[in-house]
Amino acid sequence: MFKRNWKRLGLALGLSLTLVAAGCGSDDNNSSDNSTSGDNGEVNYSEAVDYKITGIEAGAGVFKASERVVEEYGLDGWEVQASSSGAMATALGEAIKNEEPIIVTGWSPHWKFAKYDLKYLEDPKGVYGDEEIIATMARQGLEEDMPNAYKVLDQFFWTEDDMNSVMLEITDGGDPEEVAAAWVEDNAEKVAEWTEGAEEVDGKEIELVYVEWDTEVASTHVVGKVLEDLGFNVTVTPLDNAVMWQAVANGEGDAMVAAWLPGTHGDLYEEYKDQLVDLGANLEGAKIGLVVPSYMDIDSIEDLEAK
Ligand code: PBE
Repeated sequence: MFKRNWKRLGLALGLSLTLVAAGCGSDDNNSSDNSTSGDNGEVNYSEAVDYKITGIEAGAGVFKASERVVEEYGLDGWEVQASSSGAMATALGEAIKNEEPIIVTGWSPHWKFAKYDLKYLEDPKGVYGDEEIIATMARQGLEEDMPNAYKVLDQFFWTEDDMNSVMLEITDGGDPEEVAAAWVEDNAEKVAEWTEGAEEVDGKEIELVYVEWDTEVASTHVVGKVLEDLGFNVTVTPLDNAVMWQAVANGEGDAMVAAWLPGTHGDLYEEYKDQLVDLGANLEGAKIGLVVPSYMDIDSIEDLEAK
């Protein structure tokens, strides 16, 4: 059984609410001098979605990148709405049920691509960047203090398919700890590669910090379970994105497996990289961008119009 750090969760929620409030006011200062009607008999998707991108937490990289997209593509009058990844997924599911248009801030791996027929909008200006890796970051001194945990964190590496299978089961109602435990049991060979050379310990405390995105819930619980099986006393602490980076940088948290690079968390990496130990990729081929249901007859962010 992991310990979950509720006090910090409260703090994180408080902070996200502040960020949400800050994000909400940012849409009403752009003029709409170059607006176009775009009415040539086809659906005007910009109008149909009411010039709104359904976003997630305002501290997420994909949220901040989407605000840059609005600016760089001249989408005056558009708003990236802050909410949570859970609320975004619910809104997406509802829209698909009613075959309505919707544009969400999306990322992969994510179970939504297994559940629904979706596509990324092309990003010819490259605002979202290319392929991303998800990397592991440890606090300074972890290698000396907990060499066995450090070794596992350093060797942790899995595929998009691995992560997807854990995510899907959690989405379908599975308890993250139980789903992670079952995956670890079923994938003993892979897990043995991560624990190679690591010795068992006797109840040493270790704290993993993460953000409650579906991807990070999956990876953090899997790594937590592997460390627990080695004898560690594991605490997993959900935080806001910026707070997660800060916690590992100042040594309050021991490690995280949730660093999306080079683009998504590039600003936070630049800010904290000198205070962190970068253990490299734990997954390759990740991506962020604007995602729409495939039934929307639109391919590129350039097809969107200012208000
Ligand atoms: N995400 C999932 C995060 C990284 C992990 C894409 C929502 C973000 O945008 O910061």
